[in-house]
Amino acid sequence: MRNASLSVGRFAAFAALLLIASACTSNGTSSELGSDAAQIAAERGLSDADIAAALKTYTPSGVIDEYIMFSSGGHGGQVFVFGIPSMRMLKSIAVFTPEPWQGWGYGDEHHKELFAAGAVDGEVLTWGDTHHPALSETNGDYDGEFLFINDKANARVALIDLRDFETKQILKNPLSINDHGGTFVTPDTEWVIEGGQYASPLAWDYAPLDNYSTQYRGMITFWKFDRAAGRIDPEASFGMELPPYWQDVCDSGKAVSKGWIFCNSFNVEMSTGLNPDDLENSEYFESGASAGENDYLHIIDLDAAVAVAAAGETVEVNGFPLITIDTAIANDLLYFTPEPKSPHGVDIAPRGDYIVVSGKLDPHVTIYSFAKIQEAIAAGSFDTDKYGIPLLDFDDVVEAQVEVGLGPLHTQFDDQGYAYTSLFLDSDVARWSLGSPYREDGWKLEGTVDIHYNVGHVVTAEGDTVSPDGKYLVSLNKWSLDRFFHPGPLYPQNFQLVDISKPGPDMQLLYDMPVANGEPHYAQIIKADKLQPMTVYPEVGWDPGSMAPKPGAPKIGSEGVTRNGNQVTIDMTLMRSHFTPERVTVTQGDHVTWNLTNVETSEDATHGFAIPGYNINLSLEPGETATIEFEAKNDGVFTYYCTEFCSALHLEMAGYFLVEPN
Ligand code: CUK
Ligand code: CUA
Repeated sequence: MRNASLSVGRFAAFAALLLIASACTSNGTSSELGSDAAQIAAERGLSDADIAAALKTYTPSGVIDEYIMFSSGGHGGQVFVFGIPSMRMLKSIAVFTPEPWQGWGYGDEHHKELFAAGAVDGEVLTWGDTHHPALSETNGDYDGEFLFINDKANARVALIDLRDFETKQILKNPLSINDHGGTFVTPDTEWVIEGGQYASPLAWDYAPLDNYSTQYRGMITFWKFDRAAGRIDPEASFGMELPPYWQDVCDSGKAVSKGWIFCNSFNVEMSTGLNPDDLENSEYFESGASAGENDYLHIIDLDAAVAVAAAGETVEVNGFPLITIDTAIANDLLYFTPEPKSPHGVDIAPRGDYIVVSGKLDPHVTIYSFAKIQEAIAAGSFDTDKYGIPLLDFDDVVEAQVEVGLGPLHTQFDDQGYAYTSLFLDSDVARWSLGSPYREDGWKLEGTVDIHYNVGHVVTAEGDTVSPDGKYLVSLNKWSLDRFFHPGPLYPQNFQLVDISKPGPDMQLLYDMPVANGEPHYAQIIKADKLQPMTVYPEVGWDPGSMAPKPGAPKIGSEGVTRNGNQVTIDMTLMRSHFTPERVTVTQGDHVTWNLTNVETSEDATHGFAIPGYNINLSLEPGETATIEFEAKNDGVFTYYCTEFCSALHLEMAGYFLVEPN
């Protein structure tokens, strides 16, 4: 336990901090504020560092954060939105998993279409494992328009429109059953990258594990983004076949390396796991997939691959164009170079000149030079891997290695020429300096900061763009152990905010934020003023699916119930504090089409619509229209009501759905 009283020295430093703080405020005198605050700090046992951290993160009511962080939600299947530096959670954007507050996936026909597009052989999936969010970019900088996210479990990609923070598209990868190296975007978001993970037969097919080297494959998919349409265009997209090496994280080149893609791999050994019929000659993946000293960094010439795909030099797999390994070799699209033991993260430096790779079982980060890679490719004459893919010599392409600590995973950058690498085993974040042209005294460790505990990704403000801001780092920690009250044996994750503004070895841990609804992996932090979300939908009767007014959407005066045989159509409006109509009568077995419009135009005037017993639940934001369709299977009296406490007479916002027995 901490000492509950401040020492004299601490008190002096604390008083100085308060003077600085109070100089910025017009309320009260500094001596009044100082003595009150000093007493609070003493009573709570706060150290100088605690007080400084509080002053750096405290965000008064009504003040908006400088940065917004989009974090993956892991196997919660969603995307989380936080303010930085307050670490306040603003939203969990529903993506792959139904979410009742947003009425996501509880009857809305548009949501049914989205989920259907993400199905595997007709099986509609209701969860995902989101790992890598990617904000859309223009000239290598976040532009605040769109966000992409992958589902590792089922190899899917989703698109979120940042005008309303809603998911607009879900795509199932036609090649692979799972993915990991996605989503990453090219500097102008022409392409959204989705790399594979665990090799399997392409097209979700079957093949025995005995045929691993011939029938199991890795892949990378290049999804074409049509910014004007606000959608990925699957018709203009293609994939590339890769050896079954378990591709891992990828990143897109930028600036000088624009047009190139880099991915790690971690099972060049082609281990197929412990075989119950042959325990003597097989081993667990954990040893089998890390038996060798090296895996292969994949280096892909995307611009050349686009030309090859456009020329039709592809085969069709599951109806999707695929560049085969042989075609990739023949057209100089794909190269490998060794990377040290069990690599995980690959991150491109802001100028696009260096590629930073971390090996989970190697205490170094390895920095490859893009210029040296180009020279090695131009020089020709390569060794090849088992599949005939050119293998660049490690010594020809490496610029530097920096010893950073144990279990390095992922790297981000700042505006001072520093890089930050997560150290999973050491439970540290390492700051190290990039070499020329970033810093003259580069390629050395500067310092570390303790985190709690076992960090996966780190993220700095705009830290993977061509112009990182630095300033803040968030450590996305896997274990929280002793940090919080533990709510049963499933512990929250722990996001820790770190101040990285001061150069040199020191970084200050500022704040712990438990994350209690998923296990985030990657995150991105964007300046808040780059985002321009809507406050209300632009017109009453707005369809968030098409982001346009929907013809025929219910309006005031057009409400009613119409019947055609056993087809019943209800047109309903919602406003404070009633539904129109308030009574709807159908017969058991009728097919019901229910159109609803929230006709409100005021900010935050959301209404909900829930029908008990039918698993129907919508959230209608101001102006929004939606349609639900269902069979009135069960007779009874179903009391529909508004789920958002929208007014003093919100409880009266209700109605009767009467299903007469057939
Ligand atoms: S991964 Cu989880 S900590 Cu999916 Cu980017 Cu490394
Ligand atoms: Cu509308 Cu409560």
